[in-house]
Amino acid sequence: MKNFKRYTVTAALPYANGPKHIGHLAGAYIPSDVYVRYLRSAGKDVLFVCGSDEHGTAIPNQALKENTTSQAIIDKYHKLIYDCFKKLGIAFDIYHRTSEQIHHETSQEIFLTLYNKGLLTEEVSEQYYDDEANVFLADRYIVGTCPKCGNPNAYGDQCEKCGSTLSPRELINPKSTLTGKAPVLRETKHWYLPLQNYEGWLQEWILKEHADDWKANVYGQCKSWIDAGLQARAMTRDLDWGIKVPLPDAEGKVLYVWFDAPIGYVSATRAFFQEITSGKIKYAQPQREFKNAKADDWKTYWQDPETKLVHFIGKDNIVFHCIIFPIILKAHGEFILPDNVPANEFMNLEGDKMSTSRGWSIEMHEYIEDFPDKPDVLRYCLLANLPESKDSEFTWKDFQSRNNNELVAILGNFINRALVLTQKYFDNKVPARGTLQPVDEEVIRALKEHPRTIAASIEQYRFREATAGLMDLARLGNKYLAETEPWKVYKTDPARVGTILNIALQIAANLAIVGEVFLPFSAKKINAMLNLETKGWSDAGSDALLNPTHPLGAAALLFEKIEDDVIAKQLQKLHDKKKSMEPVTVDVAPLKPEVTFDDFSKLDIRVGKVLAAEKMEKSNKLLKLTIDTGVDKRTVLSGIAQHFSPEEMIGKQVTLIANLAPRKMMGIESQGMVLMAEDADGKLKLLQPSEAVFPGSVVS
Ligand code: B3M
Ligand code: ZN
Repeated sequence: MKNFKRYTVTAALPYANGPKHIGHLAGAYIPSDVYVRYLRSAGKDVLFVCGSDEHGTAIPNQALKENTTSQAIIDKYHKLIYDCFKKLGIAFDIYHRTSEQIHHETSQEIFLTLYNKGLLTEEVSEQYYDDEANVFLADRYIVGTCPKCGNPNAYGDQCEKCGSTLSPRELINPKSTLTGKAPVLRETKHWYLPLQNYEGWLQEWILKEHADDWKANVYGQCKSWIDAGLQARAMTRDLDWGIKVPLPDAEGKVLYVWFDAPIGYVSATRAFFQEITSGKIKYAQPQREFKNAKADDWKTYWQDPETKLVHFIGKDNIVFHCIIFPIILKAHGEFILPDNVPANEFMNLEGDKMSTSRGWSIEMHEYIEDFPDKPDVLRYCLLANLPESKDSEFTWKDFQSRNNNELVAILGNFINRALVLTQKYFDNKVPARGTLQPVDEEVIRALKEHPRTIAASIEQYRFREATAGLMDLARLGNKYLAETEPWKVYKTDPARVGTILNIALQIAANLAIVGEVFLPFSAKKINAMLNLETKGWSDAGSDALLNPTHPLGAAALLFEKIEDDVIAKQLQKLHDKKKSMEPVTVDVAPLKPEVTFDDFSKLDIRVGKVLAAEKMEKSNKLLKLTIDTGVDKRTVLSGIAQHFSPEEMIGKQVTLIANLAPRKMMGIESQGMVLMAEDADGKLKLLQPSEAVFPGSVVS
């Protein structure tokens, strides 16, 4: 294996088009964070970059849904997502944005380099165009009937009813969502990256060179893409949201989002060194010292062959990170290639696919709201269930049992026992060690071994195994205390107890070092309890981290039990959310037979104002209203008593039929009818003009 001087670690840039859920965390962010924390702890030169992906049709689509602008969408979700990452302890050196100028420039530069080298091909093709709105229509802006299932509201890229992937040309009766008009086909020119030209190289680079070190799921996907034969792929789009294509004849065209997004890693690195060297910090949060940094240092992290580049992503991004982006980097000529792309599969939730749009998800911000003091419990539970080689599952029951049976009962319990016993017998100071017995020597040997195996797992991207290693280290401590029983020995041999607790506390100090990588918040607490500065991985395995007489801090509980009702509430919440997002189907009353305009004009419909309202004796349905109709003041009985109180009605504008033949009800004559709309749930709503009008205004 090659020895690298430094590491550039990237985590997929989340689309800033909505909140991100815990499946995303399990896919890319938690594993990358553990990897980087380990490297930092081991004193490696590592840079960890991420940021918001703010281009592509996903953004304007969401703006359409939320009835706002694309800019408002990216501002809102960039902040939401970044805040969550921070609160969950994902320690990026920079969390950048692809809407930044420096990213636009970097992407355009790289595009132009390929263009000037003659590595892009131009092609004219026909695409749907809305000739009323004067724009080419992105797939999502075309709806029509799904050719597979007949759903009349399928999109140009996908039918959400049957799940089929579609292309706009397959839709029956396509319509533009912008104007409702049928789109027309129009010729448009685009720039393509001929992926097929790189097939031979990919066979060499991935299929041969990385046959052994890339994960089977990643390698397998790459192999099937390459074996199926690659095609030219358009690197530009007709869209008004994105990075302008830097060519004279490219009006109205932007770079394809998958061209610019991975370049976002490079721009983020550039921004990082620009910010930390100029002191103008906007996005950078350096997590270690970057000594003698220069603005140009981004190049070493992207162009020096002694830099190890690792991309952490979810499986849906494999082709972009293993085939398309590497081709761009290779074609450009000055960049290094990823050494590994340890993509994860998906994490399901309670037996079903996780999905924000279907409401079957735990969004990061939802978790943080409900469990603000438990970032590490989520981290642990995700780590223990990472979908490393196949899809995995998150359940609230498992969350509870991992917390109660592992974090509380093993890790928390061990730390607590070591601390509390020292408090009790040795005035909260680390006791000295006497002669070692075989059981002590055995545990010290095991203690040395653990960090080594954990490190080996991390270096091979086996984070589940590494996390199990952390818990095993805590188990080792528990087992040691259970075997040596210091609470029994103290009466007869306090010095022996000193030896035992000294060793137990060394294990606790090791748990802080190793734990920092997985459970940073808890590791900090352990350090506070031990009154110890954070140590690095090079100290891990040592049985001399705490000197005799070293005063300890105050013991506190690391984790707390999660009760059944908390879990039941989360399950209920999940089901409620899903329900609330199911499309409501309403039985709409059928159309009545046609009437002539003359029939309609016979009705005198006008706006009146309610002057007085009272309940009718012996009726729980009727309200007696006095209405100013502009021409008179009259009594109208209305069956709205269960929907409105008399007080509520006074002063309201209402629409009424003023020439309806009078009708007597319960001894009182009603001179007209107030119009109401009945909602799907049977609730009545008043029909009112959008702004107040004079009583008597005619409705026509
Ligand atoms: N924004 C897709 C995703 O969130 C995309 C990743 C970009 S990584 C350069 O799945
Ligand atoms: Zn369909």
